[in-house]
Amino acid sequence: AEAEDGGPQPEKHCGHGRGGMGEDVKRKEDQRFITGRGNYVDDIKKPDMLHCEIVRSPHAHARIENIDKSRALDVDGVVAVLTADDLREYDLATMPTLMADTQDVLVNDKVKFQSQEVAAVIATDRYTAKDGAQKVVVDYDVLEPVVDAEESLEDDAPLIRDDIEGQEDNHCLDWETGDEEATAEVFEEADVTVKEQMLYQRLHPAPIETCGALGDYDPGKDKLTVHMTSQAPHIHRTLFAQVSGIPEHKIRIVSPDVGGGFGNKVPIYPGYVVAAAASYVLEQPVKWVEERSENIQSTGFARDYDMTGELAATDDGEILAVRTDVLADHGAYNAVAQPSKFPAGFFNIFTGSYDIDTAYGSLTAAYTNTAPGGVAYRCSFRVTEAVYLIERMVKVLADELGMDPAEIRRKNFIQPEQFPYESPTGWNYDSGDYEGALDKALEMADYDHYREEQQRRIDEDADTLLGIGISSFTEVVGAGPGKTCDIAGVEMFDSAEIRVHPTGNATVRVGVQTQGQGHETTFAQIVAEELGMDVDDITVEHGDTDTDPYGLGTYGSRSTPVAGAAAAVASRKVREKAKAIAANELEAAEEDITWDRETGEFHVAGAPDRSITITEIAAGAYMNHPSSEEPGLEAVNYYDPPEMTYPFGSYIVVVEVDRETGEVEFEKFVAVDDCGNRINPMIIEGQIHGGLAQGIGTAMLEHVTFDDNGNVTGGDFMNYLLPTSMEIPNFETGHTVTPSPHHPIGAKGVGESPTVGSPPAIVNAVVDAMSHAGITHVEMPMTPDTVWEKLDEAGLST
Ligand code: MCN
Ligand code: CUN
Repeated sequence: AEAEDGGPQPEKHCGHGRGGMGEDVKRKEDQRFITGRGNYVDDIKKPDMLHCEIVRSPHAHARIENIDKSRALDVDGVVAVLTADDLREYDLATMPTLMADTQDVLVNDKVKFQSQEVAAVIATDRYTAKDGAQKVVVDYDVLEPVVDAEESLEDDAPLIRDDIEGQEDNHCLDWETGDEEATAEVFEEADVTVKEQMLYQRLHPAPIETCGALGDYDPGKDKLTVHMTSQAPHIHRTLFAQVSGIPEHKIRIVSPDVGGGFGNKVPIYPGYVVAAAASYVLEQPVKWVEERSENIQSTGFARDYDMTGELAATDDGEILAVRTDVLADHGAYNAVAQPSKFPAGFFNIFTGSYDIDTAYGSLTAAYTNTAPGGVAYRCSFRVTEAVYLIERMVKVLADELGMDPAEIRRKNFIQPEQFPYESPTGWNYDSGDYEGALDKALEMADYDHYREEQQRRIDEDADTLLGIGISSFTEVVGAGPGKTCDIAGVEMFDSAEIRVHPTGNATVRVGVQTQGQGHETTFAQIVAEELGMDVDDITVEHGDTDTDPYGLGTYGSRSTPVAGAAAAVASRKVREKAKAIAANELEAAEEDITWDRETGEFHVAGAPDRSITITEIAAGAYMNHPSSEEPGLEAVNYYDPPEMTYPFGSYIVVVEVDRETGEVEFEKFVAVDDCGNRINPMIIEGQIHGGLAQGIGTAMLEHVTFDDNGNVTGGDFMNYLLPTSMEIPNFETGHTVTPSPHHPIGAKGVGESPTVGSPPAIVNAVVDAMSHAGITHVEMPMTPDTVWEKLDEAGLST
């Protein structure tokens, strides 16, 4: 870590053997995970616990004429059957989505997507609940569904949202950014323009653990505890309080171990509300845990952006303007999970890593008879789509001009000295060295060799073609600042609280919630670094709204940029107080006390032998505190970031395309990432590997599909294909370090970079194998038949 600490720093970090910044500390949480002692929602069992099963609609669009509960209630062990009518008594028949739409908790009148929640059966055990659910008789008046965004906007499309007053069609929202007129002018005068349409298909985040909740109302304390799979427990508590009318201090949300989130667990789902409400009404704990197909079919989907991209450039490859138009499928409700003021998420980052003066983007969103969403899947709020667009378009332009795709990138990159850089759509990039990352990736990938090999195969009419794809992406992560980013009005800050105990160890509580990212280790590392403690002496807690400071949760790779900053600032507050105690213990003036990052000790200036450790200071804080200070040693920080952070990277993918079968094999996969200063390189590498696997799933396999009747045809793992170890090549990872100038420890987020950055690299590689024959685009997922058709179209198939 020392060698590449890179650049001027607010404070310099290098790890001192205590498990601080830059050290490959093994994950603390893995002890319980690998010994089967994890504690997930479904592991929690309470006395007299009841189970909830949801009755779902087999139809995508249907009016409910009648629900007959009687046969279900006759089943031995069924305690209650709930419908919208029952919830209405408690004002819980509907709930707000994160985008302030109104979603039925249980269908009030009309089903709007297949598998929508119609009724809930509560029983003494899960199997009985399921038996009961099968005996609920629902009469449907089936209506014509529309599952395609383009068709849903046609005049004769059936109206989905007749519950919204004044709504006459399936139009959901419009959005635009940049300067339309100026962009049109540049396009008119440019030497060269290119245009391509591309679908970023509907995906599902597919965490291993599905969503679930255990509502546990305690009438004695008049307190509702909800254990639930939540990426954002605090904001979920606030929303629960607002919807139910239960005072917020009478609600406790506990998000225990979470088996993967990937954005799926950001929204509130009807099942959570039903389990909580049923527990409140029945005064017994009620558990609801989804099955796999329920998770795929009804929880928030990702992407579904049909995009048109255009670039205007000079003959020698200088990009002058970018224009894009998007048709977004939002499903049956506008339930997108992103900062409230950003209806298209951060899609306006579509100028990417390039210094493009002029840009314009427009978007139309439509309702369809499909599950609500537009949530997530390692996406940084639509940056995935934006990066795909610009990185694909740069390749299209390079081919049009006959330029090397590495060269055209180099020509257009924002240069290191241009930071802080303001993009034409108003985004403030904090720092970057794009060429540095690309150069490193090119070298690691042996780029020139593969270019030669590619030509050789073309010349020799070989059976397999070689393609080389590049993506030089820029991410934007770490929402806030609170003034521009909020969730349902709550500003997107985050928090950390540190309590150093009398015997010299500490408990750290953070407002974010890990789902597998290793926070129990990395947050401890930040505090260890900043306080000179040993990482083993620090315990990190999260996911309990009764004890943790308020935070906005983990998504959008915001934990490090925001809560990580809070942990550093809180540590420094503790360090300041520690100086006063050190002065008292060492009988010196406070101004004379200095802290040595290397040893982690406090010294009297000029007298290095007069030193004291944080452990001794902790004892002093409780056993001999100076009269100028309160006893104890703790601090809390609520951090509102001044700006977001902009991680980046260059990925290079080499593929072999079989001309006979259309099969694609990965020959080489290089990923160079820059997330500023690195807390735990090993955890970062794990994040990159996982995200690249998901990027491969995106590019090659995954797609939630529907038939014309609105049936989800990609609704289980037999049809929704995830990559396994068989489809994953050996990744070669590298990094550069360009610290964030405004972050207290110079760190940027990294969790989503690989999923954001890799799909265009993979598609570019497959296109590159055929571009000499005129192919400009291949749609994802690039299944063998999709690729073969392109080969055939180009006259390359054998
Ligand atoms: N890290 C680091 N140094 C940096 C940046 C990050 O050591 N400069 C470490 C962090 O300390 C943290 C991890 O890398 O342990 C990821 O940090 P960060 O980039 O801040 O992202 P978050 O912790 O906010 O995680 C969210 C991100 C998102 S949005 C999705 S989606 C995703 C992802 O993380 N979901 C995951 N990675 C996942 N990994 C697992 N195992 N499970 C998920 O559900
Ligand atoms: Cu975009 S998926 Mo993550 O933000 O939870």
